[in-house]
Amino acid sequence: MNKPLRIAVTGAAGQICYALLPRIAAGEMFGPDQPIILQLLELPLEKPQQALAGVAMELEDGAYPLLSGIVCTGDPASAFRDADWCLLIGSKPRGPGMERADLLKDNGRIFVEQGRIIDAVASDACRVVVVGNPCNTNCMIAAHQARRLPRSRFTAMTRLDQNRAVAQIAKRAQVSVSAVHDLVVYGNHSPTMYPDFVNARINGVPVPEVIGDLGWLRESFVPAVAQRGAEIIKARGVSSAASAAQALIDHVRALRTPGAALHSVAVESDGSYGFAPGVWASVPVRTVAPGEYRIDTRCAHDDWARAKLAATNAELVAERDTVREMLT
Ligand code: NAX
Repeated sequence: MNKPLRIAVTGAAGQICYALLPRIAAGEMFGPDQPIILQLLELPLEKPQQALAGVAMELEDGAYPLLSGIVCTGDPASAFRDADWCLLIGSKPRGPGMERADLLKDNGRIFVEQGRIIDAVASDACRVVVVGNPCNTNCMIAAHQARRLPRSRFTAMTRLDQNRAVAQIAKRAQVSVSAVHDLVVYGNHSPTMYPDFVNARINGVPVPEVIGDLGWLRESFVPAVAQRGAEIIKARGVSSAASAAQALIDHVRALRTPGAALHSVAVESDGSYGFAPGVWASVPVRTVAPGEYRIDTRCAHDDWARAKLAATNAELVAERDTVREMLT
């Protein structure tokens, strides 16, 4: 048996984690031969800690052979100590009447603290994934605290947007989702994102050729992907959880598995595709070694797509300007 990996997870009593943690314990994220220790962080308050204790009891009751240990804590240093992966899911939700700038700053403070502590106590091999919104900018803030860990270790999750886009295209083309390849989402995890149907393929044929309806792709598909989260909130009364858990499993597995497939990950921009250097923008990446990736710069975009990329970049730049004092 391999040595257990330590997986730190924040927001552990929240609804995404309720869908996610049993699946990590069952081996779906790190594989069937990889024991794990879950280091679960919640706010250091009575109610979330009590809820977390309940989650831990259920994990115990799952009797998962790969689950070698569970740590429940309200102390970030205990949660992140020696962690090989830090899954940062907990964040402060937007309250009634709260301005977006306040949301960015309130969350920014959480990610300044967590970034610093991760850099101080996590394992040398640590990888960090930010899910808590606004995830691109939260990730940028956390990465800026790192002195020991390279910034390339900090990624934010846009895989849910990719999965939503793949599902919509497969449904329209009446094919299996596994027939859809290279569908990458660009930019911010927000309604400005751009799901690039032009470079995507169905069984090797460009999506626009198979679908044969550019109007539908531009005017229906792109907004439908961008608004899918809001649709789910309208229907369920709460935000996506099961699909977010699946997307995080896909995100981590894709980053751990070298292969030819393109996947969507928000990483530090190197200027590719016109994103401002230094913002965390979702771009096509290829995993080149376990946990190591390269931005793929070979996708071509027409003027219509370039306008979409510029709009989502402008939003990321505005977010960065709002939290500039947190980028040390
Ligand atoms: P919940 O409100 O159910 O759970 C969040 C949990 O985080 C709560 O239990 C809270 O006590 C905890 N928490 C808050 N601040 C914390 C801190 N500083 N340290 C540790 N724990 C803390 O939200 P849930 O539905 O689980 O969603 C979590 C986050 O994911 C939200 O920010 C949400 O917006 C974001 N999402 C991001 C997605 C993405 O694609 N990147 C999609 C799904 C989701 O909307």
